[in-house]
Amino acid sequence: MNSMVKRLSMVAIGALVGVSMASAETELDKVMKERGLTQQDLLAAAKTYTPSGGRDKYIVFSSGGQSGQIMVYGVPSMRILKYIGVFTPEPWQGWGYDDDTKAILAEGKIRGKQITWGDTHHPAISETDGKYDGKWLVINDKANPRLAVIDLKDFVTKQIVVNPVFKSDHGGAFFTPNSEYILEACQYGAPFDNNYHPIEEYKETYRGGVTVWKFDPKIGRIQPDKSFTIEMPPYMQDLSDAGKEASYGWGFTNSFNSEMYTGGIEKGLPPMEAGMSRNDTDFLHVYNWKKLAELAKDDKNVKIINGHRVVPIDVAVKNDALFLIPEPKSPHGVDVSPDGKYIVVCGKLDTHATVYSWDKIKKAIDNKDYAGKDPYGIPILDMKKTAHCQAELGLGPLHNQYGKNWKNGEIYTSLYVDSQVVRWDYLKCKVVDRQNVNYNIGHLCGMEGKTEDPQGDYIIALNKLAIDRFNEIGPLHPQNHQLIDIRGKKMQLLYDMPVPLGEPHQAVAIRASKLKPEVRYKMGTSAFTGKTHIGKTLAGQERIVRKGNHVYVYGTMVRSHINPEHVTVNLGDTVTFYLTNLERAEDETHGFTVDLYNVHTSLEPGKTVAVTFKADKEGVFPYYCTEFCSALHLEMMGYLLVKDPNKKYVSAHKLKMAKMSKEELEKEYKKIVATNAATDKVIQSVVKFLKENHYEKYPVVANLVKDALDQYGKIPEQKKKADEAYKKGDLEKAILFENMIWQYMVKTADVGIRARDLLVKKLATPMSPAAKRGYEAYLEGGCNGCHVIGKVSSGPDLVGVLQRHENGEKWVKEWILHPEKMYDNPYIKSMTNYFNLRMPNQGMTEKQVDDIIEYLKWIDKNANLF
Ligand code: RUQ
Ligand code: CUA
Repeated sequence: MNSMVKRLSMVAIGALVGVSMASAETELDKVMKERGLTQQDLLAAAKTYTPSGGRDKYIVFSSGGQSGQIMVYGVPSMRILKYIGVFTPEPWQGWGYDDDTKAILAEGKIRGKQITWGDTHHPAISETDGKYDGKWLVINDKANPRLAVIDLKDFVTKQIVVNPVFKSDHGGAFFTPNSEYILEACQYGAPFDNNYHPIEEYKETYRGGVTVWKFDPKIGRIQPDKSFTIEMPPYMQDLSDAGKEASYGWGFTNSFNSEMYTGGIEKGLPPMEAGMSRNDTDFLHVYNWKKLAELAKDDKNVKIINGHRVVPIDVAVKNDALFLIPEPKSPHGVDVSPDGKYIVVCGKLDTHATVYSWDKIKKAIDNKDYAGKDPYGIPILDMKKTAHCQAELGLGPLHNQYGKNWKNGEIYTSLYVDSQVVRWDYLKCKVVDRQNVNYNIGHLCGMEGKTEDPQGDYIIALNKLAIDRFNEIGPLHPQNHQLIDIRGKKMQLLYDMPVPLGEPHQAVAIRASKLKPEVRYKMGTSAFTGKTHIGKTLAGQERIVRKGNHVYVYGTMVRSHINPEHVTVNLGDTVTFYLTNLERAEDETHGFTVDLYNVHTSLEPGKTVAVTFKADKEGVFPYYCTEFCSALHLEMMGYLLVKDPNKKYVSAHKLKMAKMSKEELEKEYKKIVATNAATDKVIQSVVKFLKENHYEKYPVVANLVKDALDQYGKIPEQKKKADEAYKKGDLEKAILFENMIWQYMVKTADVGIRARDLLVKKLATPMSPAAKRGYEAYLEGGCNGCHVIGKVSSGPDLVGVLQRHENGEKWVKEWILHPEKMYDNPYIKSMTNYFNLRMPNQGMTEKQVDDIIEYLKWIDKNANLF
């Protein structure tokens, strides 16, 4: 009862907005003064604060940087929701500690080498018609050129592919507008093959390029055998973007080393940074991926390198599918406008952003209007003839995002050196507004800001440095994601979010309403194939099977036991645990580990996984559930016993323990039987309440009831066993089975009461504002210290208190205001004696007492629910 009242309290508190304005205001003033907050701060807080149970409008997928993972958080609250294990082990999710996830990580082996870290840079969400469809997410690993695909149905990584020819990659991942392909541009020029080539032969044997990965959006998998790479000069390709609408079918990739400088500081040569930034311009690569994809299907148009199709530069050039355009010194971001008509390029070492016009580029291409050719024979288009305009933005422009009003030129650019976000007009090349950020921003994340449908609302500044923004935690600081409101005329900085996973280069945001994740797996599913797992085991099918020296355990997990509980194997055996979480209830996750064997897995409801290891240590190893999943979670365990078949073990039989007498056993048996009968009564009353109030009309409640009845349904079988044992005089066994019945009852009651509480919430009439205030006063006055609604506890039950006395409201009011005046009243005297407690004067105001009476009326109105 008590817990139910507490839960009801939560609901009421949630609704307690705007309680007595006069007192709230002074409280607010006090807090503002104490914490040194301005009106502006309060406004920012109001724009980001999300009350308990609230939801965010946008979900952000941020690269986890060198952690090799992805971080998921909500906007505007900036609350972290999940880290997704991608390229690196993530113990909570069992990522890299069970067979299934190890197999995914093994897909990321490069030349046979397992790599246990990743340098994730650019996440991308799959698109349909140039808009996010919320189905798939991909991200690249720059250090070990790989891409990973994450399924947004369960937020789990499903595939890792290794780039067969690059030695690093940066300009990926970028979906084409219907997720037909994913573009992944190389970064550091290197030979495509895996052989040694002296650096002096850089121009001849080192190459850059863009890999065009075929993606199947129906199954969410990259198809390596249908993918190809466009060979490019070793110019150090960088960020990329896919054309859309007007420029659909084309891709854009910039580069920062048209000098093809190769350094050699240790030989007295100028360093890389000097050599690579010598020219005033580098090259934007413009390529027709659509045409090249057709060409690549024909063997005569490709070279096969490392088993992968590569379209050589000359083939691309001959087919008018590859061009270069000069772009200002050492550029970084290249971002195509939502209608595909403009391509905005930022020059990190130039104060300008250059806006290219697709119309003009197309015209130059069609007219073969070239300004020249590069050393590899690629036609160069004239920069002046293809540019629309240039805007002077400030120092170190890096990346761009489009605003809701993009048709009128609204765009946002990050300035790394100036630590600013600039709002400007890319049609007129005019700066509109600036917002300082802290500090040194890299990417910026708009809400769907690079799709054909930018939402505006916010920009997140992904800052590399935090410096003085947070509490000191040693020399390595967190990164700083800052939320900026862009809805007003002036941008407003709202929130600093420390990010403890560095360095999160890029993030993408999607409307939460576009995501449709599932809450459970179909029973016995492998999360990685989506198909039935070979180890699927249902209740009653648990078994241990030996095949040679491989022992297969087909096990199940359900609150609160693992079946089987004893597994005995020989030293040197290989052991596979197939485990299925039989739960249907939302969020009833179990975990599993075997002590000392360095294995772990997470079992969300319905999931089956395999955990394999070699039993190479003799001894006794507890295995257990690693999630606190129920009141009996600690009991959710078993033993792996590893014995050496060549050893003789001395029996410990002599160490017999003292035994209970028959009478003692009989007493214990009776006690547990009585406890079970009493518990069953509670269950029956809950069931009655649920039935009378038509729980079946509320799906969430109905699901819980189904779960509870599931547990309850297991009792008869146990009862039969208990009775049989009792008849045979095996009291010890009978007690254990009765005990098991009690376990099932507790589980039934636990879920049943949760169902009832939910139902109460759905059925109770809403509180009036006065009743809400009264409820708050009731709590503030500490009334709940002695009174429990619906139950006699340290004080009388308050249900019906207004009816118990003549002129009840007046009587109760007097009693709360001046209890001492009534201590001599015979009724009060008897109550005081009974409870051995006296009602204290809590110094309530008349107004508060009036409100409390309103609250008591609300209780009476809903009396049937308590
Ligand atoms: S990067 S800070 Cu996208 Cu790797 Cu620009
Ligand atoms: Cu299952 Cu703890």
